Order: sequence, then structure tokens, then C-alpha cells
Amino acid sequence: MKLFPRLLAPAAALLSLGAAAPLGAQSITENHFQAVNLTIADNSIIGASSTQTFGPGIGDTAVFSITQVTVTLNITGGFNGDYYAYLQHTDPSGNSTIAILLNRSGRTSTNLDGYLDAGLSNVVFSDAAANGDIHLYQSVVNPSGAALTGTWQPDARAVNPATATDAATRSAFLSAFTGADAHGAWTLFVADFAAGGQGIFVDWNLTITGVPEPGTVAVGALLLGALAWHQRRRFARQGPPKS
Ligand SMILES: [Ca+2]
Repeated sequence: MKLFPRLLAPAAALLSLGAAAPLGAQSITENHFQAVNLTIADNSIIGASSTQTFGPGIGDTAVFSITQVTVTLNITGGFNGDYYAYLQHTDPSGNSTIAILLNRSGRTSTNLDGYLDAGLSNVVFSDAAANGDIHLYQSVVNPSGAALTGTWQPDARAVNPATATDAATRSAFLSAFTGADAHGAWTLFVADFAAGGQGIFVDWNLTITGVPEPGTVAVGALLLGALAWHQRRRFARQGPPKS
């Protein structure tokens, strides 16, 4: 049976050429890092923001349908109970979606200042985080004034950060991006909503998992189809390969 190897070898070569754009609906994960280093103005709605825009072309996203988004965020200094942060995606059609990452961590009816820890060190936001809600992180770990670390669920309370407490309903999770085309503009906005203390929005990383663009799948299928047609033509002229 030499027929299959002879058919499959060129097919495998085609597949390896197209390794960056796998055939079929295989999931891919991309990391998009952005250095920022902007001061988050104390007690100001102006805040600090960073936008990554993905258009068609090299270096942009290949994710056509998102299955999961996570974010890694670094903030130095300030007070964590002052911070409000969201991730916004505006797709190529102009539709905007928001996930609320931070909304005055630790702020409750009996602690209106929130937590006084200073910043986030490589904190990962993931809806699936076992640590739970970042709003109440001190019920799990206490950084004792230092930066928070670890993987946490986003705050998800889409309420006014001037008055937000743990009592608000959580609704704005990262799952809001599920099913979206990853192209368009991704903005991470951070603001400080209480006087005293000031921090720096250092950097962020956007991790997108999803299914590649159908265009890359269609091209791969077209190449394999052309290969099969070529082999059938050869067999028609020469007969199948002798074993
Ligand atoms: Ca402040």
C-alpha cells in the first residue's frame, strides 16, 4: 500500500507550510503584550488607557471566534481600593463590549476606603479563577500592604466606581467577549477614584483563545482539494502506483 504515503507526504508538506494557520477548527491562543508606563492620576476620572488595534495583516490576530479572554495586569503603587479598570473591545462593525476587571477592591458598606495594598503584580484576570472574586481578595490572601499577585475572577460589577461596593450584582465578565471576532480595538482603562496615593499603569497582556479565521481554513481545504484532483488525474493517465 504505497498509495497512502504518496498521497499523504505532499499533504503533510502543505500542512506544515500552513502551520501558523491550522486546518480545521483547532483552537489557537495568542498573547498581545503592551507596555504602558502611565501615571494613573489620583482621584480623577481621566485615568490612563492603552489600546491595541488588530486589523488584517501580519502581527495581528488570527482569531475569528473567541472562546476565552484573560488579561494580565501590572500596576505599581497607590491603593487597590481606589482603582477601577475595564477591558473594552470594539469590533470592526463598531460594537463595543466591556468587562469590569477592578471596581474598588475591598470596598464594602463597612469599609468605604477598600483595601490599602499597593498595586497588582502580574495579576491574571480569568473568569475561571479558583481564587474567586478579586473584589474580596483579602478573604483569600492578605498582601499586607504589598502588591497583589495571583489569578482572580474580574470584579464584574458594572456600577459607578464612586459608590461601588461588594453588594452590587456581578455581570460584566470576560465571557462577554465569547464568540466575537478578535479584530478591532482592545482598550484597557484604569482610573483612581479616591484621594490619596497614586500609582502607575505599567503594562498589560491580552491572551485570546479561539478559532482561526475561516479564510485560512478555506485556503487549506482548497490546496488539499487541488492535490487530490492532481493525483486522480495522474492515476487516470498512468494508473495507480505499482506496489
Ligand atoms: Ca488615590
